[in-house]
Amino acid sequence: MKYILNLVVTIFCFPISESVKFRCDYRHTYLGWFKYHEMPATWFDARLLCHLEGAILASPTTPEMKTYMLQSFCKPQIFTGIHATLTKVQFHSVDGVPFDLIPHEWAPLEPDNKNNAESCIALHSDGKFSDVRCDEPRPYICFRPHSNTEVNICGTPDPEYHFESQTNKCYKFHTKPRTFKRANFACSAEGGHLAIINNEDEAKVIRDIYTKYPASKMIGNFWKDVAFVGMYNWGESADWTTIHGQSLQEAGYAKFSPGEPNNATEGEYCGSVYRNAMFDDLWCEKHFAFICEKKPDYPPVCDSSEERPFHTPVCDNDVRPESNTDDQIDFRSDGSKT
Ligand SMILES: [Ca+2]
Ligand SMILES: [Ca+2]
Ligand SMILES: [Ca+2]
Repeated sequence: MKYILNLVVTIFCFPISESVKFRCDYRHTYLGWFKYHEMPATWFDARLLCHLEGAILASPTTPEMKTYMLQSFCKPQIFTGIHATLTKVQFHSVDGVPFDLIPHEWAPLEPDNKNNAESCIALHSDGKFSDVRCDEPRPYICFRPHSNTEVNICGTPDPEYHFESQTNKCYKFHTKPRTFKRANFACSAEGGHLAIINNEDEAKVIRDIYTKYPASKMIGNFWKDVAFVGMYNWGESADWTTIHGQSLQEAGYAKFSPGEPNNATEGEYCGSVYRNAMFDDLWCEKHFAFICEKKPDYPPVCDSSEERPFHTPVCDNDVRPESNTDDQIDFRSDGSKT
């Protein structure tokens, strides 16, 4: 029965001919695109990382979503996108589905809101739920619903990445300020890295990008004539390298602004660039705009119509529930039964 339903959904909602591209590290199914993140993260980081990858933190909002999610992991629990971090009492998924509309069965003795500090929902490998702390890291799954948004020349659906022919790279100026570490986190999740200036052409690209972002375009109380880029001095003021480990000379561009780096007050260990593309050392823990750089072909993008091998993880101690064969979701992108 489920198989027939799958086919109906596939045929009428997502004709095979209408292929869509997205990152190859996501698996395409008839429900959408999925990626299991084995590296545990806090719920907040998991939500943000999925968001930056162009997806949302997956929630078992339907039996089909739940079945797919259960077949994707071996660990005892993963985070779901169901939370009450804002309201404290009213749980809902990150895409707005109220908890009472989500089919669920609690694990024994749950929910208990232990220490009045459990505002996130974990999915157990047996399909049951528990309320858990959001700041205790767990694996999670990102999910991108079907969408007609195509990836652009930069290999991402994010329209803020722009291709620059002088360097054959893509750049995004983030006007939402972050600390240096969080800026790295954001660029990395988007498939790039904090921009590394490799030559005068790239310095010009940076100057040109800046002109599109006058201070008036940035909201918030922070210094708007400087942005983090990908260099760091490892706490040793004389030892500046790119975040990929090259000296600035090796990287091809080492122009500090006159008087910099000055480590103005102790802690200016992180690299930034002024509007004129000259470097400044800056406080890592303060929030500034930042510039990401990305190769157009990384991460690679795949077509939803492509057949790609996918292996359901084989768990050492298979603690997953005995599932009815009819409930098995196929993993083939065309919706056919495997
Ligand atoms: Ca609990
Ligand atoms: Ca570069
Ligand atoms: Ca400085």
